[in-house]
Amino acid sequence: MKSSHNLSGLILLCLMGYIHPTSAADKFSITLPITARTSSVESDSAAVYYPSKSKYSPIFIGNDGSAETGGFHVYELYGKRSDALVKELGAYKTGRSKLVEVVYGEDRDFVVTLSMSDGMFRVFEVDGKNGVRGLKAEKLVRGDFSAMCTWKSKVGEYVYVLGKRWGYRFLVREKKGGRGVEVVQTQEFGIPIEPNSCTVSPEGKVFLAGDSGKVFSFLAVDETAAPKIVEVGELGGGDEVKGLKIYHGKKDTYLLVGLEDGIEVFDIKKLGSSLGKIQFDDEELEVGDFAVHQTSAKGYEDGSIVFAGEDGEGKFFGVSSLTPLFKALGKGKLNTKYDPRDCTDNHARPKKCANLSDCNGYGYCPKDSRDKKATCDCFPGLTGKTCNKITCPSNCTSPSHGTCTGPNICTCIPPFTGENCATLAVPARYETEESGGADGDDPAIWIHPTDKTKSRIITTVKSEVGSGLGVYDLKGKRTGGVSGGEPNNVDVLYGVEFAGRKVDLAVAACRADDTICIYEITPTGDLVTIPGGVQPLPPAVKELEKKFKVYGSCVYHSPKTGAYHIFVNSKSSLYLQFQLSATTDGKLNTTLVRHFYAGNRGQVEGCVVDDENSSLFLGEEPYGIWSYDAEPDQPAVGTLVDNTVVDGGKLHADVEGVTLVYGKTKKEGYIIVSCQGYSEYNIYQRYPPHEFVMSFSIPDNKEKGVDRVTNTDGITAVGANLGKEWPYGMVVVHDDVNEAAGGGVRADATFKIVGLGDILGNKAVKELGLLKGVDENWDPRK
Ligand SMILES: *[C@@H]1O[C@H](CO)[C@@H](O)[C@H](O)[C@H]1NC(C)=O
Ligand SMILES: *[C@@H]1O[C@H](CO)[C@@H](O)[C@H](O)[C@H]1NC(C)=O
Ligand SMILES: *[C@@H]1O[C@H](CO)[C@@H](O)[C@H](O)[C@H]1NC(C)=O
Ligand SMILES: CC(=O)N[C@H]1CO[C@H](CO)[C@@H](O)[C@@H]1O
Repeated sequence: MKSSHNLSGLILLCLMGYIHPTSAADKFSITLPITARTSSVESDSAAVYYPSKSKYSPIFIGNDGSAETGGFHVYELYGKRSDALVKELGAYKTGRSKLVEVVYGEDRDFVVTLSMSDGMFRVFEVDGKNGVRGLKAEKLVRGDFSAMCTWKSKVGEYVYVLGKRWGYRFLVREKKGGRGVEVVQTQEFGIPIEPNSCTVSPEGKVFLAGDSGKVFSFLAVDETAAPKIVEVGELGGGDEVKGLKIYHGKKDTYLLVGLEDGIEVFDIKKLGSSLGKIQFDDEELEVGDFAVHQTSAKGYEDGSIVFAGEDGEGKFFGVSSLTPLFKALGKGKLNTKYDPRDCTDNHARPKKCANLSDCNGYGYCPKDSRDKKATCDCFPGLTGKTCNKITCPSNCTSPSHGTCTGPNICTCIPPFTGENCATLAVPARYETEESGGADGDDPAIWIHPTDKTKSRIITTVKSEVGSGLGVYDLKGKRTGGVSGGEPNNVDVLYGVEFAGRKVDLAVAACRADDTICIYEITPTGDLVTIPGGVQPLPPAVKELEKKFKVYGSCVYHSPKTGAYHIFVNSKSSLYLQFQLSATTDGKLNTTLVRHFYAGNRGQVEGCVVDDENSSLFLGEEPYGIWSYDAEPDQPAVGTLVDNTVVDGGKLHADVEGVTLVYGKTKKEGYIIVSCQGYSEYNIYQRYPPHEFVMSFSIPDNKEKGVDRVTNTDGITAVGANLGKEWPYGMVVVHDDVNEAAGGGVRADATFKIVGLGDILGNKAVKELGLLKGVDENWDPRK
């Protein structure tokens, strides 16, 4: 029994931490002074540019995530004095963006960015003498992306663009014959997370991490097959990883893992335990993504770190010297000779394969091209032995909807549009007047009891500035509203018995004070406060989830019990179901009647209830749409309605707003879902098994000067006849970027108003007979 005794002793020692390679005491903990900071900017990520000649100063490029000034800014990395404020050299309004990176090309260097507003990946030239100038290439990238990193392989300069469980790899390169720059997709693949950041080691290992604190990695191999992604470890210690970067030491490589309160430093060969932590001398600071500059400069002899930060004064970029880090790590670890133009590539394919026409530049050469059976490994959208033939998804639904004119590039015949010309483009008829805030979300339509043309659109503004509910007529003219609360989603309950009368209510979850916020809708469509209109969450909720914060919401009027319900969820996917009642002293009151975690526990927000069928439909942003029985005494068992494309469905992340149009019978009607990254909407049959009907998007209406919908979020629809102009009701959607007629972007958001008849009754889809499925006499009070 001796050995077993020894073993248990060993286990005990392990548990007590005696034989850990490094104990907490060995770790360094340093605080970097912030030596310079920019003025206020919506910062998320930064990239540093090393000019090719040392006589030029390094610059840094920081994103700008704001709606109005969005794009990126270019700054001098080091001022004349080391403590000087960072000097801005230029601003590029390419649209709200989280992502910027630098690509070192063979002869020229580039700054790349991805706009969330129009989904365009843009390439600008950069050099030490002139800084950033000249747009060189653009490529439309559909999807929702949150991390970008670059790597120099022998084949070319790769840019990884990663987002909601999906990733792309592009080559940024000179076109043949010196005809400018092109962006070529070389790989697309699913990823297990939605990363906040990624970085690539000198050996070509891509690291990515996000919310959960877990870090994943895969190899940047020259092939088109999806990479094998493995979990490296929970380097964030359970906290969200905000940034990942590499420090290229002389011999060692360091992985820097950015958390909200600082940066953990790991030796890449020993990821089991961090060497120490970097913090900044600003106690309020929350660090976002960051970049490292390794070469020496006056006042920054050991290089510097540039970070996106937020403190009491708002968001900005800050710069700190790395000298304290190398005091802790040892001067010997310092590498101020690092040059990002150097490349060490262990996974290279032969660059040329003459027998296969070098794959025409659109594929990877096989290891041995002399083998008679050898064929090229073609980039997405190309095929054939030598990658000389283009292909497109569904062949662009050819010939009626479009033709394939490039690798995965469809040229569509209007009104069709989208990736494979299967999406119907239907312009909005109107937009609401500006809301007074930059961020709207999920709207609702209130139907007037007697004159449906006097129905109202109720919108939400969730940004701190201008927050509240706006009320508009059916042409988008503002008629009223209430301010405050930062509501995300608004819905309408009709005919609630209250203090001896029947009232209509506008119901939302207000994030400003973490309450359910309720207003009465007067018979003329004005919003007024109502006793009990602010419902704090009961203490029981904090017992379910300590950090519960209200997010999405929707309402349900039970046909079985007549009860009125409100569903409220947190980002964690915990749904709370409340029953609404009135107290004897004339106040609204809510009782928690059920709670459950929805879907796969990914982030959820939009929901809608089919009252007639007692079905709750909710969107899990990265996964799809689920339905649940809405009755509180029923088990909460989710049924998947559709998945995102990553999982074989027809949706695209983020799955955001969900709305419903009733039919004349239970077997008719539609569910409409908004897909944020694609700015498209999917229509499904309301009746199970919820067959996919079609998708649509909302382009510019040049005639009326109503701009297109981009980065769409919340949505609402009714099928009821709302007067001559709206015989089949309308769809109202959130629009992220309110593009001004003369170019540029307006600071305040608007909502777009589309005729449901223009979509379902469109000439181009007439043969589907979709209008039959709408009940234009639908009356929510019946
Ligand atoms: C092409 O293939 C043939 C044999 O199939 C081989 O003899 C020749 O060397 C190859 N040429 C090149 C340039 O690889
Ligand atoms: C794709 O459509 C074109 C016409 O637009 C047609 O010529 C071609 O044969 C089609 N390709 C396939 C693979 O069906
Ligand atoms: C409001 O509802 C809660 C939860 O059901 C209940 O405990 C409370 O007594 C109600 N308030 C009044 C005044 O009826
Ligand atoms: C809760 C409920 O009534 N669900 C029904 C919705 O409609 C389908 C199809 O008729 C039924 O199978 C469900 O039971």
